[in-house]
Parts: sequence; C-alpha cells; structure tokens
Amino acid sequence: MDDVTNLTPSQRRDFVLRSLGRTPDDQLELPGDEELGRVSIVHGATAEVISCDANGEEATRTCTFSSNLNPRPVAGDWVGLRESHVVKVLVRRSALRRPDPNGRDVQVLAANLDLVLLVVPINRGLNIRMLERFAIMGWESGARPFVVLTKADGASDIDTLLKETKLTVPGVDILTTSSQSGEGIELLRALLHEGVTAVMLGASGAGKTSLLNALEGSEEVTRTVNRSGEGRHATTTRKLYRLSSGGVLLDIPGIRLLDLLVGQDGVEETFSDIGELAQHCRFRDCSHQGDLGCAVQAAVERGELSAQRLENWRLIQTELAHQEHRRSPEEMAAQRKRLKSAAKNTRKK
Ligand SMILES: Nc1nc2c(ncn2[C@@H]2O[C@H](COP(=O)(O)OP(=O)(O)OP(=O)(O)O)[C@@H](O)[C@H]2O)c(=O)[nH]1
Ligand SMILES: [Mg+2]
Ligand SMILES: [Zn+2]
Repeated sequence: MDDVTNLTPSQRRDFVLRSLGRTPDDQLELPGDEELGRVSIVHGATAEVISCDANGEEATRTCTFSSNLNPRPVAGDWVGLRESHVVKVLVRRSALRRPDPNGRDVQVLAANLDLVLLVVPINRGLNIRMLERFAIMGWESGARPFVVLTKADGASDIDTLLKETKLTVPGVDILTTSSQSGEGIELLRALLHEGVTAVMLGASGAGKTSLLNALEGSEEVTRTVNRSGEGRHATTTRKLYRLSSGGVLLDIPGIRLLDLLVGQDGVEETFSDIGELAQHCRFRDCSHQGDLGCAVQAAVERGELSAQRLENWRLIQTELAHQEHRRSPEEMAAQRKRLKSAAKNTRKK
C-alpha cells in the first residue's frame, strides 16, 4: 500500500480518484457543494458509492436517489453527491447496454468502461454464436472488447480453439486463462492496471467470479452450473471491485444469448472481415446471397471465408432488422427525448 499520509489534500484526492479508475477523459468537475463518488453497486433505490471529498478523504456510503433521476445510476457511474443523496450522474464515456427485460427499452449494465472482457469457457469447445454476440455488445459499448477464454485446464486442442476465436472476432486480443491452474492470471492482472475499468461479460457459469477470485485471492460466491441449467446465476448483483493491480473490475451476473443487444456498429466491427470483402462486391447494396459479382460469396467458394460465418452474419442482420422493427416510432421518439434530456441534465447543473 502506498503511504498517503504525507500527501497534500489534492494529491490524496488524486490518489483516491485514480484508484477508483479515473481516466484523463473523465469530466468530473462538480459545483462546490457536491461531492464526487463512483457507484460500486445499486440495490433498488439505493446506491453504494465510494466518495472522495476535497481533502481526499475516502468513504463508502449508502446513498439514496430520486426515482426521476435521469439516467438512473449504475455500477461504474461517476456521481455528484449532496450528503447521502445522489443528485447527478455524470456523462458516461462508455456503457454496456442490453435490451431491458421488458423487450423495449435499453438497460445499462455498467458505465465508464475501458475494456469489456468477453468471458468464454473453452472446456466444452467454443460457442461461436455466443462469442459473436458478446463481441457485438462489447463494441457497442464504446469500450474495447477483449476475449478471455476460461477453463483452459479442461480444454483439448487449444490451438484450434484459438484459431476459431481469432476468425470469429478479428482484431480482438485474446487471453487464455484457467482460474484453477492459474494460467493467464498474471497477464490478466497486468492488463487490469491503474486507470483501467473493465467489466466481465459472459454466460452464467463462464467463470467470471472465479477470475475475480483468482486475481484477488477473494472468495466471492461461485457455483457449478449443471447441464440442466440448475444453480444458475451465482452472481446476482453488478458490483465494482478495486483490484490490487490498480484497476477496477465489474462483476455482473451471466447474460443469456437472448438478452443481447445487437447494433449496427458492433456488427460491423465484429464482422469486419465480411465488410472488407464486401467492398469488392459489384453492387454496393449486395446482399451476398446469389447477387452478381459478389466478392463475399466468391471468398466462401475459394475457402477463404467459412460458409457458417456468412450464415451467422445473415442471422444477425435479420435479428437487427427485427430489433429495429420492434420499436415503434413513438417509442423511438420517446427514447430520443429521454436520452436528450438525460445528456442535458448531466452536462449542466
Ligand atoms: N475447471 C475449471 N472450472 C472453473 C474454472 N473457472 C471457474 N470454474 C467453475 O465454473 C463454475 C462457475 O464459475 P463462476 O465463477 O461462478 O461463474 P460466473 O461466470 O461467475 O457465473 P454467474 O455468476 O452465474 O454469471 C464453478 O463451479 C467454478 O468452479 C476454471 O478455470 N477451470
Ligand atoms: Mg459470478
Ligand atoms: Zn456481396
């Protein structure tokens, strides 16, 4: 632990805010009567906030917030506090989102991220469709996706799995780990250094909390998920942890394939190989489905692109169209209005 006793108040404040994951991009100015904090966990209408006052004194407090505070604070948010009341959510520089369980709105799972760790187990082979969707959601967040393959101790033919992973998420870095043997944990620790906030995105049972425990020597609850799906969701809250490596890690409950948000930008990033090939199609609006002069299908015929990958891309395009369709124009307008006023509220005051 660094010795903070000899620091000036402003140095101490700097020290605390860095340990909370502040980056140079964060705009964290507040009026004099508000205290700055970062949300570690939200339970209904209360939020646990790690705050830092002008003297650099840190405190963890349970805070309330009004039901019409917009946006609602989530783990990872920087907030303005008055006493034990969250009065403002500062502009988010990135956010992991998914469709709200009601199917219409969008739910923010974690805010102000640098990395989205796509946590995928490989002890039973690689679930390509899942990885694709996690990657799309990761790219959509505005943070950098990063694949963390887990349970390497139970995997066979890791080289082939790695090749498959690379082809599925071109341009995304990959780390192979095992919480059991400790493989890759040191590299993960190095990745999560000071100034980095990461969130773990993965299915229930993928080994997210186990990674946290392996990094920290902690004993957060994990649970075996059997094939019938019983014992799912060992983790039930979204929570921010400050790591001994200096970074900040958010552990969240597992996400089901169906809950994933698909967005145009994320799809383009994830399927950038198809995008590049498509530049050579004869027609700009080529659907890569029997069109004349299609460079994508030509690549499939030459064996340079797998037919399965093109098929997955097509499925996701269909999904994207459905998702857009599900939202009526009125809802879209209402949401735009909400987003606008949220942005305004967080900027002024
Ligand atoms: N063999 C092996 N098993 C692991 C490894 N990591 C996790 N597990 C096991 O996988 C199961 C699920 O692990 P968790 O860490 O709870 O998974 P999780 O992703 O946090 O799950 P949720 O909290 O439900 O989203 C537990 O039984 C772990 O012991 C690993 O590296 N190797
Ligand atoms: Mg967990
Ligand atoms: Zn084409």
